Amino acid sequence: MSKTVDEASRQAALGDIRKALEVAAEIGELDIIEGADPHLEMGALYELSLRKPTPPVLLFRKIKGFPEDYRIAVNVRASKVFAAGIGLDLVRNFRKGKRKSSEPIAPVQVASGPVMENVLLDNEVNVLKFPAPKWNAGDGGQYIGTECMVIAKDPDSDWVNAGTYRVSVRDERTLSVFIEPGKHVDLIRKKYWARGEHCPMVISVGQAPALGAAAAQTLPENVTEFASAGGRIGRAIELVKGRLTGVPFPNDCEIVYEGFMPPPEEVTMQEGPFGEWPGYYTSSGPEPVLQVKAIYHRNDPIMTASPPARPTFPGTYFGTSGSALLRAASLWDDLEAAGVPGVKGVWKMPGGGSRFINVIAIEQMHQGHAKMAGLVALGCGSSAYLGRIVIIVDDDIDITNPAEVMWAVGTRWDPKTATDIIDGMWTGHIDPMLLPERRARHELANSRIIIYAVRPFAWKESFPKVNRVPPDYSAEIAAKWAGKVSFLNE
Ligand SMILES: Cc1cc2nc3c(=O)[nH]c(=O)nc-3n(C[C@H](O)[C@H](O)[C@H](O)COP(=O)(O)O)c2cc1C
Ligand SMILES: [Mn+2]
Repeated sequence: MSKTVDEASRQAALGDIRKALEVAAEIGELDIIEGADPHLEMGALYELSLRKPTPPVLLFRKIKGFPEDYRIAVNVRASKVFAAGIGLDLVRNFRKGKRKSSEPIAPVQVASGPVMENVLLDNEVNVLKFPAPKWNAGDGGQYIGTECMVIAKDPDSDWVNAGTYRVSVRDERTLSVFIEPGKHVDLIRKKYWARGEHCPMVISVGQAPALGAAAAQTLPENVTEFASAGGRIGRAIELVKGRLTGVPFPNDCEIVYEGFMPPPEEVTMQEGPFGEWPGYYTSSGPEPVLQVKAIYHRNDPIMTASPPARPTFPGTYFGTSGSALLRAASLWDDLEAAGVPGVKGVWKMPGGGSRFINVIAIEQMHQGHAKMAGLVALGCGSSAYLGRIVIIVDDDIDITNPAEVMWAVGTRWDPKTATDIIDGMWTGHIDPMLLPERRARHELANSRIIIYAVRPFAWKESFPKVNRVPPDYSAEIAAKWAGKVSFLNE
């Protein structure tokens, strides 16, 4: 039995990766694994850990071929350290307006910090010094960036963006970064390239859970993820500046690579394929690279990782790193911000990872209400990219139970009259349904369906009544017969 985590420890763990590992150990949710091979063995162990709905933190040390305390941690954000509550409470916990500290807190600049314990410049720069796993056999590289922050500063403003984009090792001084068109660092790098400059960039591959969460979340343009993460942990993130680029990064990051990314007309390298979270190998092609000029790292650094895995493993139901919960919370926030009334819950169906299948429960209040929710859920910032299905249900449906959702679809949905199909939506190269000719032209659009599985508003009062034992009566009878019939004891 694992012990529970009090809110103060959880908050401290959110702001500090080393504290997070301590808390995981205290509650019996830390597995220290020694001697694993970064070539496929670590990936296989990780996938095995996803058989549990809330997987333990795996901390790999003595990784074959590397110094014993150059460590890699997986499942940190997906673990019981951060699983506060069950069901929709898990989502509510990530909602902006529902948290104690939700206002962004601007980061502060400091002179130094643990990340500067080791500064490698010039001919000391060698990215191959650090363990770099090949997670799956079909991967076209060793991926060090899966729970990482790729950081760039807008040349025209103070906006510093941190996004999680996959990063792999090419050679001693080169990293590949895969950034889908339209993502924030893509917008920023293109501004430098348009001026004929190389884009200054830093990449952190180990950092506080709150930072990893903010970098994976789709925040609006011009919003600095460090401020959002600061708000989440209730204190300002402390930043230091890269010596060569001036790009800031948190002073307690574990390993940071600093360099410049030339435009693709100058340099590209073959990137991918990579076993992606939808469960396929899809995206691969020439991509711009980071030419690394400096490395900063803590003593005995910890790389954080969330390698993708098929969204059919229980450990991925909430999305690797809890990203499904984050995205459900953002979608709920977006629906309310857009003025959709009566939203009672937002959930991501197992099998769809954090993006493909959105389920929204509403208390229907007027004609067209379900349509309003469906269209916003399709087009708003948190869900526009890489979606497929939106299902709107009435609020008597337990949306955390896939059987209840499919019951609503099977019994309250008229395919002919209660469906919208919308074409030309934003998708990415990792969409396995991207038509081959569209993929070749980088035409990243897909179609979506909205399923209105709600009692038709016009006759909802006369809709057939549900056959169900009232929960109160059920509990009363269960108490009365407990101990007398064996099935009640299970
Ligand atoms: C583990 C993980 C890996 C990801 N890998 C990529 C990637 O390789 N490329 C990409 O464009 N987005 C990737 N994403 C999604 C982005 O992190 C997400 O869209 C985020 O909003 C990007 O930050 P931005 O909104 O500041 O651009 C990944 C997300 C996670 C959680
Ligand atoms: Mn951003």
